[in-house]
Amino acid sequence: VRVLYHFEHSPFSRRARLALHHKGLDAELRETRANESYLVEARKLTPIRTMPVLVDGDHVIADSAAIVQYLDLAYPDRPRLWPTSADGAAAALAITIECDAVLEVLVDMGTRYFALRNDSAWPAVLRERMERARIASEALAAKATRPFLVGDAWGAADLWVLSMVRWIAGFPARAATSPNIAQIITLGFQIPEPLVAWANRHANRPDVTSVYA
Ligand SMILES: N[C@@H](CCC(=O)N[C@@H](CS)C(=O)NCC(=O)O)C(=O)O
Repeated sequence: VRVLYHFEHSPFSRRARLALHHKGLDAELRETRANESYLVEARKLTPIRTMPVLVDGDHVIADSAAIVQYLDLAYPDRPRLWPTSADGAAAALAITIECDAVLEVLVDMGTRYFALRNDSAWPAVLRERMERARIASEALAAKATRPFLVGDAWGAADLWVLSMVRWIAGFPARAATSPNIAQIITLGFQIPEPLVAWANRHANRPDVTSVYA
């Protein structure tokens, strides 16, 4: 049995779904925001209180990066997600960490710590955090010059950048229905245009159309 506990719109959850698709693996999707009982189930399975969480037979794996690593180890004969060479791994890890640097700032400041926005320290903290996100996103944009970001095939680095860009590019359309997104928009982050152009090149991939249907 294979089950993915997820949030429909979360870039972390979409990564896991893109990874499963790349591996050609089916999973029952349990949306934990729509169904409270799924959230309760997921929280019994792991102390990590974020989605996604993958259950694969006897294994429970929380965290999207861990899930992607696990899938390569558990299904080595299926298309790979992580490069096998040290050079490839270093390049892919740099990209995934840079994406996480951007997402962490937006999720933390726009949701987890947003209640502190009237504190006198907020403007300075926000400025510093947003500068980190900006620098990381510009480093990513400088690398988005080839269809596949590392090597000559789709892989982890591509999943990270695509899910990050699609999430951010989707903010305007979701602002009216998601209070969290409305808050994140107030931070004023701008995704560099080369990243949007890069993601658009992959809009018609079968895994992308399936996960973003
Ligand atoms: N490092 C985690 C981050 C996941 C994450 O932050 N997920 C958010 C959804 S965007 C979440 O579950 N938030 C709920 C919470 O923190 O209670 C991963 O890559 O899976």
